[in-house]
Amino acid sequence: MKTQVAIVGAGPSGLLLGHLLKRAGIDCVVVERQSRDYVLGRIRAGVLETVTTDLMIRLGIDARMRAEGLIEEGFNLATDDRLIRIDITALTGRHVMVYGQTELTRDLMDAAPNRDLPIVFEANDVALHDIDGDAPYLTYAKDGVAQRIDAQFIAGCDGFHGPSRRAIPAGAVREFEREYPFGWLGILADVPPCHPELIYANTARGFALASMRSTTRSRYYIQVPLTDRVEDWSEDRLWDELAQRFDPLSKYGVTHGPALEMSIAPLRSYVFETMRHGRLFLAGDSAHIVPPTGAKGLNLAASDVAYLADALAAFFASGDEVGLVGYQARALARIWKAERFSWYLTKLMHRFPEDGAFEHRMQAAELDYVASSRAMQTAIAENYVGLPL
Ligand code: RFL
Ligand code: PHB
Repeated sequence: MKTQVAIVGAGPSGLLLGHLLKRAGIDCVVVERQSRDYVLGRIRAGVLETVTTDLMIRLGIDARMRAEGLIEEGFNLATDDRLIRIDITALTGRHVMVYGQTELTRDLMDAAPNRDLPIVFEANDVALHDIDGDAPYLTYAKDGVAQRIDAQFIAGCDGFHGPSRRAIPAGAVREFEREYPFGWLGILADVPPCHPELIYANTARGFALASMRSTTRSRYYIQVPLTDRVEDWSEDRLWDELAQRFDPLSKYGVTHGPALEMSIAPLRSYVFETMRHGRLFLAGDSAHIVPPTGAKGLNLAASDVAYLADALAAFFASGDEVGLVGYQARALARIWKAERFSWYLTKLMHRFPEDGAFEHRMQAAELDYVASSRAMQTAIAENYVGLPL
């Protein structure tokens, strides 16, 4: 098979890129290792910036998002007994939207057949070849049969564990990493949220986040040591822990209910600056990871592919390579600012095992300052709502 752009990965970045390219009249194919149901079963992001919702609107894949997404005009930072509301809309004139990554992914998958965007699921052993030359190609196996896609460009949208980043020779690589000494244990349940807006809480018992997917579905997280496993946590134990942290803070208190999903995710900051090598371009989690504390991961994937789609469209329209040459620098400028914000919020809101009384006083002083300073609140709101493209 021949195409103009071969896209590895059918997560948000691969699907958004595929739709953006198709809309610009560029031929492309998405190749995904997992099944459709598996991809849709992964519970991840919940908060979308307008950068992301605007892309869905631009694509005309926004009907369900507009009907079901919850517009959030503020969110809260909290200590054990104090809620500090960040009024995003008053401070920035904008808002964010609660709409699950699962829903966004489903909408993009459902729209694919009508727009002639081919997605090959359950493609095994995807490998990238000749990315340094003019004629790169992908190989994979589908139902035991070897396949090959020749392309002019390959887009590596295959997440942190995919093969694209690893196809870049070690000598060309610039990467930066920071690991955190804890993970997030998450629970999803069909119970009403404890509060109308998200709460990020730095409590004496550790960090906790109260989030949601709708007015009837809640998503909570707590900070846990990296040694903890999901099996160590019964649902009752987790609900009790959440109630201890959120009952004093929230409007309605924590409602218990059967878990639809429970999982632990490690926290990491990571940037692989070599986002272009030859005919390969990386986008989304394949090139960078942020700790989830700023809700930036999916939104960065969206800005990467917006830049990349523009650059590829200019190239295919007129041979103009300026966008392709500038892609990495343009994307990294936004990525590093989101890395900084996610790292900042992670440091401010979590209990680090190495921290003592002094560091806790520093966190408390900073949160007290945030509570009293419109300038600080504006800086936080501006980053949370998403920096401009
Ligand atoms: P994805 O979603 O990981 O998709 C990559 C796809 O590539 C496929 N793949 C392969 N395909 C073919 N061959 C191979 N060998 C392959 N290897 C992998 C994978 O199966 C997959 O389908 O990356 P993408 O598209 O770049 O999207 C990134 C986002 O998924 C990620 O940044 C966010 O989920 C991060 N994130 C959040 N982001 C936000 O913007 N707001 C949030 O509120 C938010 N909350 C979160 C999060 C991530 C979390 N976890 C579990 C990491 C909360 C959590 C708990
Ligand atoms: C979520 O709802 O999953 C969520 C919300 C905000 C974050 C991270 C995750 O910062």
